Amino acid sequence: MIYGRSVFHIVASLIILHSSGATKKGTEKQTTSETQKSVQCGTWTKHAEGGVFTSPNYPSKYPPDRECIYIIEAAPRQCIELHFDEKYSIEPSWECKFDHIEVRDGPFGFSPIIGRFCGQQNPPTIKSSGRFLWIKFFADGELESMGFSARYNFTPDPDFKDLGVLKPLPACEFETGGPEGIVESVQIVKEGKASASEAVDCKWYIRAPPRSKIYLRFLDYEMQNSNECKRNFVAVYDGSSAVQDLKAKFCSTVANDVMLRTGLGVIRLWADEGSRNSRFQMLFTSFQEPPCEGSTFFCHSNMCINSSLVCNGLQNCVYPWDENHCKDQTAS
Ligand SMILES: [Ca+2]
Ligand SMILES: [Ca+2]
Repeated sequence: MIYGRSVFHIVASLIILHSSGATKKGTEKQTTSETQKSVQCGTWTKHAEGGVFTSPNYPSKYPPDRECIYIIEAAPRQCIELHFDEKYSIEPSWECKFDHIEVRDGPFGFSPIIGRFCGQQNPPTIKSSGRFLWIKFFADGELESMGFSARYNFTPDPDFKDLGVLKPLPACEFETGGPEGIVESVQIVKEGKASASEAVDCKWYIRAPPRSKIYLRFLDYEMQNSNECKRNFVAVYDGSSAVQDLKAKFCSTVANDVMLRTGLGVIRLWADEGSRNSRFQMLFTSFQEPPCEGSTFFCHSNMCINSSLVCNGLQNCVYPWDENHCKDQTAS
């Protein structure tokens, strides 16, 4: 019999995971004590040579009421292999509804599921299709076991195997900030970060002034290999460049404007050697939330922008409030 199985929100040791929407998986008793609590488990791993992670206290019994998230990140054009040690035991249950390991093919809790595992038999070797694996270990409120130990290593992504030995990517980072500005892919060659034929993985760090957030508007966007996200994409991160802060990723024919929740935006362009005609140009505008202070301009869309951006020829608001009625002013 199973009683009082509860689910907790967990903060991993190295990354903050927003594991909202945790729900009771069992069907017997809905005695959910939705206690919020932090437990040190889970990790963010990208050691180049691979590594090992285990359930808490392994090979002793894991504690009850744990949810650990492990995210493994491979370098560009690498995949991940995950091997579980034979010394393995997780409380068995039908469909592994109670204690379990869940593995997903991607960086998120909503990435495609590879499998859910429990019982006495260690899972088979798991291979990712891309650069990330998302692994959750869940233990409910009673009946604990030894847990697991998993070893991961990186292998070349077969999608790129015809390219031979790949050169390391050039370092390519940019820093910018202020009330507004433009970040664009032409900076890569112009500022000598990479030649026009090298694969690039470039990041633009945009820092807004204190208490400000960032609005990003595409002025230009085109991927040379549309819908081939492994070859080229533009990604937007909100707060840091870590994968859990990924806000949007574009690799198709369209890219949408993005409103960030923080004052640190990271734009990332990935383009392989055959995708260096992929390009983007993006306008960033720093804004504060209303009520608008001092001489800031109210955009009518929950944005207060620097008054110097009014009638400057660039649309900084979501709708062009800042550029309306400008002819009157230049005429007078
Ligand atoms: Ca259990
Ligand atoms: Ca403007």
